[in-house]
Amino acid sequence: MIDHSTDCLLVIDVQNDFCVGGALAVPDGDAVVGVINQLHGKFQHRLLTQDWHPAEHQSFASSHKGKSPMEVIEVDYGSQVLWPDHCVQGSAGAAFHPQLNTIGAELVLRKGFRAAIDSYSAFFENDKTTATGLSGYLRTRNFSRLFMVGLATDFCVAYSAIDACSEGFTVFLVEDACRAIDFNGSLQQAFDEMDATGVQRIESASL
Ligand code: VGL
Ligand code: ZN
Repeated sequence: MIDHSTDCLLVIDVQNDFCVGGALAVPDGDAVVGVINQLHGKFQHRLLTQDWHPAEHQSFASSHKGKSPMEVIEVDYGSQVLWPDHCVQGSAGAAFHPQLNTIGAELVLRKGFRAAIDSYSAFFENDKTTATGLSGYLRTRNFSRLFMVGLATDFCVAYSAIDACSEGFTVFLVEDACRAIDFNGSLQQAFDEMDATGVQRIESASL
């Protein structure tokens, strides 16, 4: 099933702040670590992403007077959910989960480092035009199939999967290797959008 010449495991944001006790803890987020480590052993090529925000990032509620986490505001590029401060560059919360196998990763892609633009997707920032360069990297290396795992299903994983499809990659979402924030119906919406874009949903046992 896995073809080492074309396939790549894309591990999205498995960082302390998205795990139990973290600043933006995803329910049961830690549960992905064991599954992802098992997959790590099956793939030859693995890439990690790391949410990596400067302090006072625009997506932080604390950057907006009178605003609370989970409120939505309008910014230059449209709606933006406001989050608790998380994944601040260099902080312990921004580090990968200590049990995540990062050794074999061939690339660590940091995103969300521009103070004025959030970046859920590993391909395009939330303005939908600023590219991270990942498409070019993957194409140059002749990868065509991407297997998406990590946190959170309904935000960074879904946005990455949808953009990857639009960029012409064949995309699999490994459902049991992801966990969701599930805020205001965001998980159902993410599944609907992924299904409509052609993201294929699979379980890790099939790999
Ligand atoms: C994420 C919200 C804010 C994610 C990152 O990794 O899904 N969600 N920053
Ligand atoms: Zn973030």
